[in-house]
Amino acid sequence: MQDAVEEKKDISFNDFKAEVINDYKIAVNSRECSLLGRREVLTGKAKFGIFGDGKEVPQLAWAKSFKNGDFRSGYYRDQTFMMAIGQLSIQEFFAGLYANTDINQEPMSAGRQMGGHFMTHSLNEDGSWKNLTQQKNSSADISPTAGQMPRLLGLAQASKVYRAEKNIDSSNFSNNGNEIAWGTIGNASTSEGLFWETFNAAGVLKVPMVINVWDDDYGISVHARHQTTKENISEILKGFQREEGTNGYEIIRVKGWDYSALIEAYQKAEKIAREEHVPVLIHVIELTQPQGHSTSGSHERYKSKERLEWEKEYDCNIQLRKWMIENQIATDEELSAIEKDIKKEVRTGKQKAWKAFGEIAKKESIVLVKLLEDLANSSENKAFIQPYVNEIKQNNEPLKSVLLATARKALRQVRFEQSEAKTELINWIDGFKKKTQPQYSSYLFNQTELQATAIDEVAPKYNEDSKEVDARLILRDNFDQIFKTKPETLIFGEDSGEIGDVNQGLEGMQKKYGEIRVADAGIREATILGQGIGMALRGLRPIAEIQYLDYLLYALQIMSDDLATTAYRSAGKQKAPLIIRTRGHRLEGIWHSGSPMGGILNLIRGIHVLVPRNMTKAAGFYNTLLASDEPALIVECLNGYRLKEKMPENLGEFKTPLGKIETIREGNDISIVSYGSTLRIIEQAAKELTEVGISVEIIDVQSLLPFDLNHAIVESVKKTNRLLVIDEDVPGGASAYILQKVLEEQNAYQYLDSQPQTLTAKEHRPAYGTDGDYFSKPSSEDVFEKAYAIMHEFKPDEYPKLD
Ligand SMILES: Cc1ncc(C[n+]2csc(CCOP(=O)(O)OP(=O)(O)O)c2C)c(N)n1
Ligand SMILES: [Mg+2]
Repeated sequence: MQDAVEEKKDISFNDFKAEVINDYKIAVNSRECSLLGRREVLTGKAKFGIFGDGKEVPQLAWAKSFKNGDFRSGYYRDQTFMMAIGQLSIQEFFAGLYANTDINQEPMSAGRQMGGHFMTHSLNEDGSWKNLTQQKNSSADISPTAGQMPRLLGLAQASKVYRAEKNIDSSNFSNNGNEIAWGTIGNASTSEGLFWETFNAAGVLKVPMVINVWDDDYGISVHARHQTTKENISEILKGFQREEGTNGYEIIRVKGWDYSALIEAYQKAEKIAREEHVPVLIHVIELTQPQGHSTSGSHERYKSKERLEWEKEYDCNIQLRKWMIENQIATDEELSAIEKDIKKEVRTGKQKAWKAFGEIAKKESIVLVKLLEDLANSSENKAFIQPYVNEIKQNNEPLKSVLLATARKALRQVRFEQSEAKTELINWIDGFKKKTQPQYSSYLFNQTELQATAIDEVAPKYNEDSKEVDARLILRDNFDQIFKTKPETLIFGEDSGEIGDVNQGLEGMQKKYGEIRVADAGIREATILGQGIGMALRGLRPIAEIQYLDYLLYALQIMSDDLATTAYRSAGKQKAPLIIRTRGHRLEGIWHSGSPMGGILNLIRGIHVLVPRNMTKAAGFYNTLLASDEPALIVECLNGYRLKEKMPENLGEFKTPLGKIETIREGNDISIVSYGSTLRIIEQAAKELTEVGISVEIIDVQSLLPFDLNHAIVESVKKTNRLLVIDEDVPGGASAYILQKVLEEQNAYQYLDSQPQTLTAKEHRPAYGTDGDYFSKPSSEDVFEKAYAIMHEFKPDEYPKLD
């Protein structure tokens, strides 16, 4: 009996030993990758390196508490963690550094992101969800410091939603909301507003979120004394500590080189977050940067000799090694042998990655050399082409860009010739572009059958009894239908909950569907967006409401950096089909009537931008988007909620198509293209223009991104031969975007008999009051006169000058 107990003890000590040794191996492996990685950059094989050296040991402890179904939202220091959860091999690490575009070789972004930006795959090849509860998950990293925080909030909130809402099919996403969302952030990046906004919001929402702060006292060269009050983030966050009867955080501080203390800290954090849904801060202090911040500089320039010496001694890997020897887990010799083996392994992995990276271009270069030789031999300009042949021949490790650039330059040399060799080269260039360009440009959207543009239009249905109602009621009743039939949908925003939004489009919905699904949010637009992104990444269908279009700017950075790039930066392996609801255009004053559509359009390629002119169209867009899986922004007309519209009978079903214009008035003399609230003013002007004999065709764009996929606008221009684009944005804003699309993509210039023109708001923000509006935004008189002037230029006798 005694023997059995002893034996069990031995086994458990042996298990423990084996686990620690395995951890040490991962730590050494990761470090070796960092060291060699830096060398690859310095010798020019890779362009930039940012590594996780000095942060290895806490990540080993964290990985032990990270369970299947959990999510990470972190930053570029987390390579050891990714290795510890089995999601990053040596070869993959180097494939990322070199930018291998094969997702199977470089699963972190297919070469789109610089190394150090991690992710796991949430989607199968066909775009369907994997079972996220059976794998360890990481949302795809972004580079802007603290940009990972808003999404972290949503990833954590998803657990809360799944725990509370039993009607949702959670089988791929959650096991009773037991999943933790783990964040990582550097000490200096906690200076960002996004960190504070997220921190507060998670305390309010009571979500299972654990934030790790990796504290190495620096943010590149800038010391903590310039970053953080008291130079200590957990000290100044003490007010967030939960107390008897309050919400709040559990706050833990632990040294980053103390292996056993770290394990204990993570176990504690895990239990609290997982079971109680209480957020936790783990402030991991006394970390180091053995190689400095990145490959772009050396830390000897800004760290004191004492600091550098301290960093050497307290290097977490060195401390772990020392602790293992002291506790008889391994001997010095055993560890040295491990280190030697790993060095070799890392070198081999690196070589394999380099070979794989170069293979495709190498194969192509053989083909190209042959084609160029044939071209040279058949050309009068052989002397000019031969250097290109030699250039490629002598390049043992050619890049794809070098091959293509050389081929294109060689082609110029035979511009006056015709030959078979020339045709072959042209074919090669076309073929190479066709297969290579998508490696860099695909997946701006998800490219599945659930693409929003693939969803067919369904017209609203009316009967004899259909009533004219306040337009907000159409939205409300349509939302009612959505919430009733789609349990995974939820909406949140400032005043969206109890009062049912500032314009009553959600009136009564919270009472009906509960506070989780129809929720008020704090005044914090960036994290409202983040809630949406995180929840969408975990299979929910959130609608994030930003109260007014003018305040979208607070969320725009996260829309641009995170949501708009989700599909692209993950090469289609993640999706966040978030709908952003807002209201804008004309109302009152500088910050309640902006229409900065050009700025928005330019910043969020990767998100659809929809500008319905009324609430029926808007409701139809919600229905379309919920049948698809892509992110979108819907801008409702702020001055349209009380206008009358007919209530459709097929609520929840009628669908407004994306990328399709609507001609809302037919005419022969001039095509006016616009969208949103401005259309009502144009309609008024069009009536007045008819009175003087000018027939206006009015086109509602409806969908700015995607834009008129059928090229219908040019058909109108073919008829009228005149084009006027009108909106409420600044000059050169969205109107310039529309002109580019119509003139350049649709080639409308060929059919124009008059100069294409734009009419926009003034360059300044719109002033307050009725007169402020009149003198800031286009009025129906402006529209009349602009269209009239175009006709005057065309037929001065028929349309004499007005003044
Ligand atoms: C919004 C933004 N500003 C600046 C940068 C450039 N930058 C990259 S890392 C970094 C310092 C981050 O320091 P810290 O958060 O302490 O993380 P560490 O690198 O020390 O782990 C800065 C300023 C950035 N990536 N994003
Ligand atoms: Mg730092």
